Amino acid sequence: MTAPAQNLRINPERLWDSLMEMAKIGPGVAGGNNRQTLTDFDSQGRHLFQDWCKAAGCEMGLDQMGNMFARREGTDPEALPVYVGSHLDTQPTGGKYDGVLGVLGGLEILRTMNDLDIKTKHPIVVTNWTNEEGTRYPPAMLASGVFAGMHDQDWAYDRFDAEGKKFGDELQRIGWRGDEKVGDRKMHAFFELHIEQGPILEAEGKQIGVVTHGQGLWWLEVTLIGKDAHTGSTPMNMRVNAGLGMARMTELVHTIAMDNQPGAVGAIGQCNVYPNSRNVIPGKCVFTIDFRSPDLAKLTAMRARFEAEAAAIAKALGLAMTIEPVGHFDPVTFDEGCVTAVRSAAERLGYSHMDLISGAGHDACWINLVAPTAMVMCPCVDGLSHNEAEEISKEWAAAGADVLFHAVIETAGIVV
Ligand code: HGY
Ligand code: MN
Ligand code: MN
Repeated sequence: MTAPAQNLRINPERLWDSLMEMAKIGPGVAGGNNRQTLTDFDSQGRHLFQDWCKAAGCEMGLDQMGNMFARREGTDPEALPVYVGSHLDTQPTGGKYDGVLGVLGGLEILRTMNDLDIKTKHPIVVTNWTNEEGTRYPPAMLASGVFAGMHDQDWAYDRFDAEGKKFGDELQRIGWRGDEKVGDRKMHAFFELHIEQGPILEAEGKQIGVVTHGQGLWWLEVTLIGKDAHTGSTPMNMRVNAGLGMARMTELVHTIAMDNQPGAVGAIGQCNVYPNSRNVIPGKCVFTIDFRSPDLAKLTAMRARFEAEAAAIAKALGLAMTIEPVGHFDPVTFDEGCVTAVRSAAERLGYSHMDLISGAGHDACWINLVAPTAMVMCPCVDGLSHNEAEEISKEWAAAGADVLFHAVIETAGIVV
C-alpha cells in the first residue's frame, strides 16, 4: 500500500468549526451537550451531519437501528469499503467531543479528499452509530452491538427508558429508522477517532494514543427490597433498610476495584431510592455497578466476588436482592495491521504517540468482532469526560484527524 505523503493534512479550522456547529445542537446547562439518543436533538444532529455529507458528495445509507453510513465511492466499487466513524449521541451532561470528534473527523477526511482530488481503490464510509452512550437505553454501544451480532434487534427495540418509551418506537418517531438490514454491510476495515477520556496522554505529553486494546466491562443492575417505614419511630433493630444495603455495596464495589489494582475500576453511577422521602426508610433501591478491567480473569473474578459478598450483606440486613447483567463485553485486542497503520501514520506525521489501552468502551470494541479495527485517541484536558467541562485543543483534534486520515486512505489504497 502506498503511504500518504507526509504533508497530507486535514483542514483543522473546518474540522473545529464543524465541531462547534454540532455543539450548538442539544446544548447542556454548563457549556457541554445534552443530545441524548433518539431525542429531537439527536435527530437535528443527524440532519446536520446528513446535510454535510451530501454536500460532500456522499450517498447516505440508514439501517434498521438508525446507524448512518455516508459513502464516498472508490475506483473499485466492488471493493469492501473502509469504514470510519463513532457516535453523535451524548451523555445528559456530556461534552462537545466524545464521539462527535470521530464522526466529524471522518467527514473531514472526505472533505479533504475532495479538496485534493484524492482517489482510493476502496470506497470510504463515514458512520454514526446509534446510542453509543447507553444512558437512556442501556447497554452502551447498543446499535453497533446489534450490527456485530451481539444483541438481538427485537430485544434492542424493546429496551425502554425511564419514561417507559421503547427504543424502536422512539427511533420511528424521530424518523431515523431505516430499511437496511443491520449487519449486512461487510467492511475492509474500521477506524475510530476518540478523545481518550482519561489523563494518560496529557500527563505523558503525547499527542496521539495508538489504541492496542480496550478494557472489558460488566454493568450489573442491583435491586434491593427492604421495607418502607417511619425514620423516626422505627427502632433501629426493626429496620429493613435498602439504603443501608446500597451504601455497603457501594463501598464493596470500590474495595473490589482497589483490591485488583493495577488495571481495574469500579463505581456506581446510577442509583434510585424509593420512595425517596426524607422521613421514610428506603424500602427499595435500584443501582447499576460498572466494573472494568483489561484482564478477563480479573473482570470475571470481580463480578463473582461482588455477587458473593453482596448476598452476605443482603442476608445480614434482611434484604431481598436481584442482580441483572445489563451490559457486558470482554476485553478487546485490536487488529495488528490496523494498529500499525495508526502508529506509522503518527510517526510519518511527526506526532508524539504511545500505545494505549482504552478505558472507555467504544463502538470499535464491537466492530472489532466483524472487521479489522483500530482506534486513534487524542488527549483531553485533565482527562475529563462525561462532564460538560470536557475540553480538547484545536491542535489535538487536528493531530488525531490527521492520523485517522492517513490510516484510512492508506488502508483504502491511494490511487496515484
Ligand atoms: O461507557 C463507556 O465506556 C462509553 O462512554 N459508552
Ligand atoms: Mn464515546
Ligand atoms: Mn461517552
